[in-house]
Formats: sequence, structure tokens, C-alpha cells
Amino acid sequence: MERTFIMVKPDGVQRGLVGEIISRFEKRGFKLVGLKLMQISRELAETHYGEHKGKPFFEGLVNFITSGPVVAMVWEGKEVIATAREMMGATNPLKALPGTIRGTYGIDVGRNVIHGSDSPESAAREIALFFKEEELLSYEKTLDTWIY
Ligand code: FUP
Repeated sequence: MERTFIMVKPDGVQRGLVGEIISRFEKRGFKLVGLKLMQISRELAETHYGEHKGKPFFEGLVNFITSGPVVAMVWEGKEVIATAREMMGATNPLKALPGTIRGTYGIDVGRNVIHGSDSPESAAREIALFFKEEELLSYEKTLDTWIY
């Protein structure tokens, strides 16, 4: 089964959207295999967003993501990486379809509530960056047979 890294950003935590976001992934049928509330260090933020280093919004992005607690998660399921991106909606909330997470709760590209890995390579990299192997659990969910 595929795994992806999902993070409720500081704006999502401050606005009380953690439960709503977890609920959407649960209801879709995905399995939560890792979860923690954490404050991201500058070093971790700069590594996580390394591909954007040098871009004009990089400093603001690092400042924002380290500005308050985030909820880091790993979700598991069939094609969860691409499905999560669809559930999140476009990076720019203006372009995010109504009903998606960003299309429902976001207005500004810099305050878009949620992060989700964009490929199997980023998922592997980001999961390893945020979680130790022993923090990720494998377990049976009785509902699985009704979802697949
Ligand atoms: P996403 O994968 O949808 O989170 O989008 P990106 O990796 O392209 O961008 C990462 C974060 O950088 C976005 F969530 C918001 C921020 N960003 C800006 O603030 N300005 C931009 O022009 C592009 C991205």
C-alpha cells in the first residue's frame, strides 16, 4: 500500500481545522499510520522546502511554517499520494476547486492550510524527514475489506 506525508500547517491548526482534515481522510477510507503535533525547526523547514530555496517566497514560507505548531501525519491506502493532492486542491486557493480542502478553507497562496507530498519520491523523502521508522504503525482495520 502507498503512503503519503500530510501536514496541517500552522494556519490550519490555529483555525481549528485539524479534526476536519483528519476526518476527510478517514471518511475517504485511508488509514492513519503516523501522527504528531510538533513545532518545526528552521533547519527542518529549510530541508523540507529545499526545492524552493532561492525563490522570492522562500523566507516567508520558512517563517510561516515555523511560526506555530503543525500536525504531521502519514496516511496509507491505494493511490493515496495522488488522491490526497486531489482532496487538497491546487496550491493557489483561487484555482482550488470548491469542495477541496484549499477550495473550502483557503484564500491566500501563502496560507493554504495543508501540505501533501506530490510524488512517490517526495512522499518517501518527507516521511523519512518527519518520522522515525518506529513511529509508523502497521495494523489491521476491520473496515478495510469494505473499502477495497
Ligand atoms: P504544494 O505542493 O501545493 O504545497 O505547492 P509548492 O510545493 O509549489 O509550494 C509550497 C508552498 O510554498 C505552498 F504551499 C505555498 C508556498 N508558495 C508561496 O507562498 N508562493 C508561491 O508563489 C508558491 C508557493
